[in-house]
Amino acid sequence: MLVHLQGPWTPLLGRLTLQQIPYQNPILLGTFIFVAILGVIILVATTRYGKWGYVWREWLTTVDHKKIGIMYCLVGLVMLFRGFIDALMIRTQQAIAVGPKSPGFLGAVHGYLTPFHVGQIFTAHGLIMIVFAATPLLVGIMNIIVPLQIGARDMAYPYLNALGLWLTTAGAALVMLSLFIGNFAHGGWYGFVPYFELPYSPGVGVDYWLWAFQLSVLGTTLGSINLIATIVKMRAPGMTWMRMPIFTWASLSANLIALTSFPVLMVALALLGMDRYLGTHFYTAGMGGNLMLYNDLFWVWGHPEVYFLILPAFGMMSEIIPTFSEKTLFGYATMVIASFAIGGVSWGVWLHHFFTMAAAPSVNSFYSVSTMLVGIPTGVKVFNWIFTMYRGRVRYELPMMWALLALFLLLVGGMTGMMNAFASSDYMWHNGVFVVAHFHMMVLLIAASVFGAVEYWFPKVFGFKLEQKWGKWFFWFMVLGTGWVFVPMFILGIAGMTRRLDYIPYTQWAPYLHVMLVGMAFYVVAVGFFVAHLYVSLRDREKNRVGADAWGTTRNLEWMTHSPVPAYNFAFIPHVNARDEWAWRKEHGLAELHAGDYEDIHMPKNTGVPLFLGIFSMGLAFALVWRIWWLALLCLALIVALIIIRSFDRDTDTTIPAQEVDRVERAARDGVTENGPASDLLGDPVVATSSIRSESGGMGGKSSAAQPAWAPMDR
Ligand SMILES: [Cu+2]
Repeated sequence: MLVHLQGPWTPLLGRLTLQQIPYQNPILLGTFIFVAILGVIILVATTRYGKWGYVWREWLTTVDHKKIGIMYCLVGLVMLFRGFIDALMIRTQQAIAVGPKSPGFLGAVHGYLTPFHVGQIFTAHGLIMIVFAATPLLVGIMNIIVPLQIGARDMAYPYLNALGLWLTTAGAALVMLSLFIGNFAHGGWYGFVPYFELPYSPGVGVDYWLWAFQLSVLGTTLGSINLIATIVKMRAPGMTWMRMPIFTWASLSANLIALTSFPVLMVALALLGMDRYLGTHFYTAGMGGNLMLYNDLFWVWGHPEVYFLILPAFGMMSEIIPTFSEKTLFGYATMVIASFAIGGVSWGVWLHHFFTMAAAPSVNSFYSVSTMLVGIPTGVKVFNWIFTMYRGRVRYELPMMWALLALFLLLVGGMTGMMNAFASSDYMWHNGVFVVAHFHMMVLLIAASVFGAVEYWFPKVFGFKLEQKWGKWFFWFMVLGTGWVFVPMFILGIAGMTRRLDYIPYTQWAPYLHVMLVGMAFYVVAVGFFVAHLYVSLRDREKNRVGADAWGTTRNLEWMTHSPVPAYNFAFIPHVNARDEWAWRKEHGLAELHAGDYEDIHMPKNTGVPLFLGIFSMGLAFALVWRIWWLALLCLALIVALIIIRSFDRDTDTTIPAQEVDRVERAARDGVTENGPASDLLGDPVVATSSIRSESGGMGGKSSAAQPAWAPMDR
């Protein structure tokens, strides 16, 4: 049944031997020492300051959607840094390894990286940036903001929420582990067959790729179920569909795409796993296997996945632009329709990823046209944003600057996307760096939206604004880096440069590659400014404390409760009267409301089960990579046992007593900023400094509190 492998194998350690530890590679050894020292510092500091209990209670076992969202963002940020380092290494290699006379270092003939190493870096960069950086960052922000925007106390399935986080984290950790034990896949992040089949890639790299990918797919699918259920079932009374905030709409459309497309990838990867482990022939060359089956399955996920990432980014822009134009969003209904139109069309375009497979002209024409159709709803959005700004009082604060950068990148990325959509022109530059430059415009648009969203919602989550000076330096150096790296890349793409080169034979291309390296230097400086931005913001946080409505011109429900948000989100569940409910209340003089008699609040209870399910899943994946069968069986047994034990646990809810709600609300109302800190960063999230109360008071009053905003649905 199991495929017989060449090479050593022992029952105890499977394929794992000492030779698999790359201690002879100076780059990896240096990285390992750096990571080890960092890890030791964190462990020692946590012990020294006696924070283990805090970390365990408040973070590792939490089911609070806000904290889970913050941890998603942290995972995304760490992996974004890792993916950036990969990009830096690729650009450095390509700037050195040009022409037959280019020097070689560290065992490489040209440049300082061997072809095998360059392949791994390309593969890791792609997988990490899409699956372990962009996805966690977007999912994290949706996790934090959506329940607040719809007036809920948590997600529909808080336990599932934590499980999604820890499965994604397990996948990310597995990718990182492949740095130090064994190696990673080197054939491209999408893992085309038959190259990723066992005969052509017999090492463990593909298996690392396979299981890390699969864990994140599982986590994202579970998360999408949760967000959809939350939006459909947990909206505050009065919030009809067409009163829903636009970011919530964007999240709903994105997660419908995720729910329908990620299972396809799960199957595609599972079939590849069966080929590699059980010797089946789904995708093999010969024996009845079909290579194109993999391409179809992968990109039937792959293209909708792009919109799973980009629709929330559009949603963020749609929140930021009205706030900083001091107007309501132009064309709300068309914005909603456009999101679903993009989501719908995204299902019928995947074949544009392999126009050159020699299909009939009619097939390529169909997919050319369907791809270009995406431009129509996207254009609707672009015009809506422009008309939102038109005659508005536009304030160029950091969130707005990022949103405008995203808009600009969307135009460049969208136009070059149209160029790729022509099958005829795609024949010319397919598999080239023109395509790479195009989709980097799109992912940088997502990155710009995420940075804008972080600037925008940070005060809501942490209770203080990020400083502006270093943040603007960070912004402008990101702009510089983007221009210097990707304009030459577009030119090289048209000149015929192909993707994933470890060595560039044409010396005429050297100037462009050197300009791109300068662009990377701008990016490095930008990272430095980003760190300064965070450091100064943390240091000066008392100066930058904000009330509930951090920007003064915000429009949606999340700005109605305290900053930072109490554990229960809203003391009373608001009754929604209008679209842009918070703006409506401010206009009607209802922002300042009176406290009522608080009631006990029903909340989900912390649990360590999702964390352990994540750990054992990682153990299972690691055991499968190295084919350590006893460990795989052990982890599987533990996972099953935990699921069974948890299913008998009826004690999954807790109650915040009314006195406690009263205490928190009083502190939030009276604890003004002049007398120093009313709350420490993340220390006591229920105490805040807002002067605006969060009750619905006269509007919905106590009657709305009778309807629980968090009801235990996961039993
Ligand atoms: Cu596509």
